[in-house]
Amino acid sequence: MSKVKMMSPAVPNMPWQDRADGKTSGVADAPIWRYNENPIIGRNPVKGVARIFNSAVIPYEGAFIGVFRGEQTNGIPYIYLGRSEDAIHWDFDANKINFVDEAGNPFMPVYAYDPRLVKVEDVYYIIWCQDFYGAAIGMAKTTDFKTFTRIENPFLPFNRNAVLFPRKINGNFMMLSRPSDSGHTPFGDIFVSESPDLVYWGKHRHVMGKGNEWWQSLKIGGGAAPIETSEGWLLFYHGVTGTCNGYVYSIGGAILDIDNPSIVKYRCENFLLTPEEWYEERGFVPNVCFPCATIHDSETGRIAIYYGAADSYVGLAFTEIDEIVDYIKTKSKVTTSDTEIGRR
Ligand code: BMA
Repeated sequence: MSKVKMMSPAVPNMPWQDRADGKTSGVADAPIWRYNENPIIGRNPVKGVARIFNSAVIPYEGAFIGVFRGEQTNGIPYIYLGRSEDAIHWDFDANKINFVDEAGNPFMPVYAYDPRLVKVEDVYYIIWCQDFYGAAIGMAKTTDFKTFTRIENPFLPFNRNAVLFPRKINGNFMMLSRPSDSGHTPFGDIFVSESPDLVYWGKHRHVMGKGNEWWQSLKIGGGAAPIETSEGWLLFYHGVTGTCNGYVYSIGGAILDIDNPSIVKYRCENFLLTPEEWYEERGFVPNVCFPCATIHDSETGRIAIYYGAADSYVGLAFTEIDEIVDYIKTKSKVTTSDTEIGRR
């Protein structure tokens, strides 16, 4: 039994691989270790799809289901549904998800990428980045993974990297997002917004900005859906730095206040995982570790992190709640812009 509690269901069949003695995430020395058969999704996974990466998965009906960013061979990213018994080996639908509007008519986004998948009460929500007169956030809901109904776009362009909290807070839905520009955005902080009905969004608050540390000194963005724990909301996010050869995406960790997630309680000054393996360093866009989901088991405290690697693959890494929370707390460095309520 872990010391830190995760307020989520037990998932006894979640994917897991024990940590080899002393194994860490590599140079970061964080208590995270990669699955030794990574990447779990390789090139050309489906006819007409060159690469799958930056994707989200969730337990469903005793097995697992996921929404996957599929880079089609015409160059347009879209979302594909996949199913798995073990959350490691995936079967993908041959066709992209058919989205409909509230009246049931076809309503396809122009493109769709970096989907997150979050269950709130009995509904599954997909949140992704799409064209809405510029890059913006799109959303759809489903209860059966057969009908996917698009709901209102929550924010104006430009915005990317949105993810819902898995429960309402103080009666409202809460969503993290990262306002951006129309291109490759050389800036970016994480904000939180709330909504009573998933139509009207407001009470926007700043959560945290790019960090003082070099690996997150350019921009940051929300990653996996926050995990509710007895210490606060555990957030795995991405931090980006610029080099003379382009951006480098690493995975960072923070813990947000449980009742007011605009307040950062702890924020790890070290990255938790940074590109070191061939599938993270080499690909369509080199040097990218981009977390989009976790599967976690409240009984054992185990966490599996799903991340896109080099815009070409899906990687899997593991950690345990006590160790990761302890690491984040021990190495925590928060600034005033992290700890304030985020309203100016
Ligand atoms: C970001 C997003 C991600 C991508 C990353 C690295 O702006 O487009 O989908 O993984 O760039 O290319």
